[in-house]
Amino acid sequence: MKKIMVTGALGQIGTELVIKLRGIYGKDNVVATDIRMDKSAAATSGPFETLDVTDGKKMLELAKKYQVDTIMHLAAMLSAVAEAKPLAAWNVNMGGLVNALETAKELGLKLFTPSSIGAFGPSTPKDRTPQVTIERPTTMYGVNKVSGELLCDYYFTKFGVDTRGVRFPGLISYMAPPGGGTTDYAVEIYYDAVEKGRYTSFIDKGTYMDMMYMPDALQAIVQLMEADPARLKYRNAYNITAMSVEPEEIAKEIRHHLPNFKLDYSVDPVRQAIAESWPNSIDDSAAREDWGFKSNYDLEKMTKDMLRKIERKIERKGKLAQ
Ligand code: VAH
Repeated sequence: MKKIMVTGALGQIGTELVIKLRGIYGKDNVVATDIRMDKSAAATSGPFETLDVTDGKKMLELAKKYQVDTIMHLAAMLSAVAEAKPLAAWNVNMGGLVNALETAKELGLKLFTPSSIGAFGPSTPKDRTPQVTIERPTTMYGVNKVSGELLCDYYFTKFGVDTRGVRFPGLISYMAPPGGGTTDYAVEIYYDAVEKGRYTSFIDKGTYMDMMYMPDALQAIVQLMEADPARLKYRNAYNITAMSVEPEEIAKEIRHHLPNFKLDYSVDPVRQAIAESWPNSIDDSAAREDWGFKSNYDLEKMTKDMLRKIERKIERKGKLAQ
């Protein structure tokens, strides 16, 4: 992997992934693309191009222009937004992925694209969900993720495209806010804890979902992409996780730092139904065995870092505002 094009580079994952990749491979070797431009470091610290991933012609042009050897295709509409606009989600999530697969096929590129625990549904075993199991999701996002996994397998088997992916759990980060996901409560709770001392969760207590701190997610992407291809049994997507938590457990950990933090609930029936259709916990032993995945942040370590980084971010903003 030497020259990388990232789609959806200004999203929750892309914002931090671009910075990490530029630190490893050199800033001029990572081309950030997104449908819009902004002033973030991802957009301004190296090459940036606007790209609507449903425009396959422009995607191919940019991959040729920068002579990339790898595409990291992150652009997607997440679960809650996709449920509100299912056809738009199909067009972006599937149209974008087919364009990335076709570009990779035509130019002989490696392709990373994430799947999600959202690829599982109510009939999937809920606890320690296996790598290979029933995938009958009941959301458009899940249908997109299962279809994407099958497409990646197909392009690997039929055309020899070096496709690689992971099923991400909910990702928690302090840099770019998530956009339209079901697990977003697990990011909002930290910001509100620092800014308001309280949070009203749209996901109900006792609703377990897998989560992961962003540094672990970014490390997993680089590790998978650098792994020996001969060791990869699965070309659709590997289960990976760091913790299985519910809102009360996050609140309890926050109170070790902010003792007066209060949590209450105003459950969003749409996102609660999505969350309840997903696993409580997944088994990531295949990723650990095939390419040495391991997480470094548990709930305690993540909470300490999230609160500290958000406090610093708010202080900096406060100084800027004066
Ligand atoms: C979402 N954050 O909530 C994404 C993710 C596992 C959840 O796919 O839609």
